[in-house]
Amino acid sequence: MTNLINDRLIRALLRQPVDCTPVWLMRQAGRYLPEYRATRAKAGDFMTLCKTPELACEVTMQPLARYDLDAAILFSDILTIPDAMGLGLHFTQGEGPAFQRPIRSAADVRQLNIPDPESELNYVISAVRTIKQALQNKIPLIGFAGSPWTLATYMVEGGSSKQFSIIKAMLYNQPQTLHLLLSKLATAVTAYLNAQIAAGANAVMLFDTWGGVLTTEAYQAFSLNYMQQIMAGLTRQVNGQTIPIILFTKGGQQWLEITAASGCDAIGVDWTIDISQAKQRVGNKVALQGNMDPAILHASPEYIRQEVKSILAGYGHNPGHVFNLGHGITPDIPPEHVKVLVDAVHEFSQLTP
Ligand code: 1CP
Repeated sequence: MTNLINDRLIRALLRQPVDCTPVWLMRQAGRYLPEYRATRAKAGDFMTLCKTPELACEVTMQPLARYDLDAAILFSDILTIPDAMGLGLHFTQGEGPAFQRPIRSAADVRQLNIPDPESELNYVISAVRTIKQALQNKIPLIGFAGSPWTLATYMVEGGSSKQFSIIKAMLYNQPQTLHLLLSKLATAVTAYLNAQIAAGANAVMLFDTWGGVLTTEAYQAFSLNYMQQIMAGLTRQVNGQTIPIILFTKGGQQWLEITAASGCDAIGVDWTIDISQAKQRVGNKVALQGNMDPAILHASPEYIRQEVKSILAGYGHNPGHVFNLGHGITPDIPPEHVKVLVDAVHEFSQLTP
């Protein structure tokens, strides 16, 4: 039992029965919505938007006014932690994130402080509280953070990357330096997510966007290992309610069995695996979240509906499915198509007994 009016998401993440499949979408607030672009223009830039709790709340609520979504996700970014560690984050229009002071040596790593969520990251925790008030317990709020490995890719590369050559050189030449960085990040992320939970987040998600670029051995040692440390340190019960953990490693389908045994409640899966196979491989160990290719939102409403039907059928009549995309909505998606998707999930999952 939760105090939420609609608790389908929490129930599905804990593999309990639901009246229909819950749905939310990664990047449900974002540039594809004209109202988001207007609020961002009002803020001036993306980080000011993140750092102003009232505006972060406004954009979190925008997709909920349009669509019958079963969850809200905190509007923020995974790079708030490296920003709070003093790396000098800035976003350039159309070019993504960049750091003024990337991490390249053991000395750089030793200098890093672990941010206190209630001071340096207070704007995020305050956004969680503001959003919780606005939601009035109608639907759950998902808090989130980046995985240590994924955060480290941005901190070491100095921004987005395609080859990950600088961080991979560090991984193979100075593994101890990278381990020290990852262990500091694991401590920071644990405190950050616990503060989000204390402020009212009903579930949390770890975004391991770049875990999939690693070898199996490196994934376990440099990514999963630190996510496991975080999960072991999270507050799991608040007022008798379980706080479920979703772990999303993009491109991580080859490691489903080991991630299912890592201590998470649910695994986010991208579209490169058939959901029926993913379900077969994890059995009843964890719930699954996913996994429509976000590019299908470019297709016709009829095509989108068929695809929703097929993913729901692929998962089957079992508890433990949260419908989502396999990655975030891109800025070029027509907002009307998102409505088609959300409504189709509820319609088709209710019809099937
Ligand atoms: O207005 C803009 O131009 C900014 C675009 C934008 C948005 C809308 C960025 C910059 N971040 C966000 C919000 C965001 N980021 C959310 C909000 C909640 C929601 O889903 O609605 C979340 C959960 C994130 C998480 C995030 N940021 C991830 C992990 C998830 C993923 O997409 O894989 C990553 C990798 C980032 C880094 C980042 N921040 C922004 C961009 C464009 C990027 C990606 C850069 C890259 O491709 O390397």
